[in-house]
Amino acid sequence: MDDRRPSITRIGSGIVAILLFAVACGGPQPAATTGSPEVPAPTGVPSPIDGLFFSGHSVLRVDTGRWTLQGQTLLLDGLIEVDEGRLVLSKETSCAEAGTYAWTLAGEALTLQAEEDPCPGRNVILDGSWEPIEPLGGDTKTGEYVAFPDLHFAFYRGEFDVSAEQSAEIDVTISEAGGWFFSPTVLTGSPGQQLELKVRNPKGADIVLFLHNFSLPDQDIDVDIEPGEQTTVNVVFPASGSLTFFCRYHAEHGQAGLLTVAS
Ligand SMILES: [Cu+2]
Repeated sequence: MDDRRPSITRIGSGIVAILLFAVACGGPQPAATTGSPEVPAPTGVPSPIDGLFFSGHSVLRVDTGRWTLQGQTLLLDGLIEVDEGRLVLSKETSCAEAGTYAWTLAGEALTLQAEEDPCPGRNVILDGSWEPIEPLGGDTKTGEYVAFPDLHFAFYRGEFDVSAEQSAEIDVTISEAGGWFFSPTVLTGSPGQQLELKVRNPKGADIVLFLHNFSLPDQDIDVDIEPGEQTTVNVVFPASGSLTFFCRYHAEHGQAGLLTVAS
């Protein structure tokens, strides 16, 4: 099994960390519940830790003076200054105060350790080991965790071009061999295309039976699918870019997928 697969323990601690942070910030989506100051433009200074990292429950992007952390329901975004062995986070949307962390790189793995952070709970989310994660791309391999353009992540199980289709099928499942996923994970369509999508929760060898779900909040879709059952949803591809859908019960395991428009 891919050793980057998040363990139940890591997932559990991640959920606790996110809940702690959410409670500390007064709600599950702190960025939306505060009168947030505007995040200034990136400083444009590259750093030795610029890249995409994965904790097992969140994706962290460091990019030329800006940091963005995407968890299941949590989006943190602010500025970052990186010096040798030490970094400072600031101007984050839900807590603008600066936090100082020690950092080390072992190979490509990033370890963060809070030295001082007045933002409640942020150190609980950031402290620890962050593995590199690849963005979704043409050479993405089945069975990998990938980061989507919106920094949500998924366990990747293939791609299907539906641009010439009026309907398609997708499975939402858990494999005993490893992985919580939608298969195919990525559906590529035309701008504004409507698609009748049959979402199946199949039974069979190598499948762990669970209740699953298909959620696409942008289009008010939120439906459960019992084991062995299927449901049909009507989805619309965006005019450009992509939309993330997910199983509301297992998105933190990577059970998510993408409606994307070929560029
Ligand atoms: Cu699920």
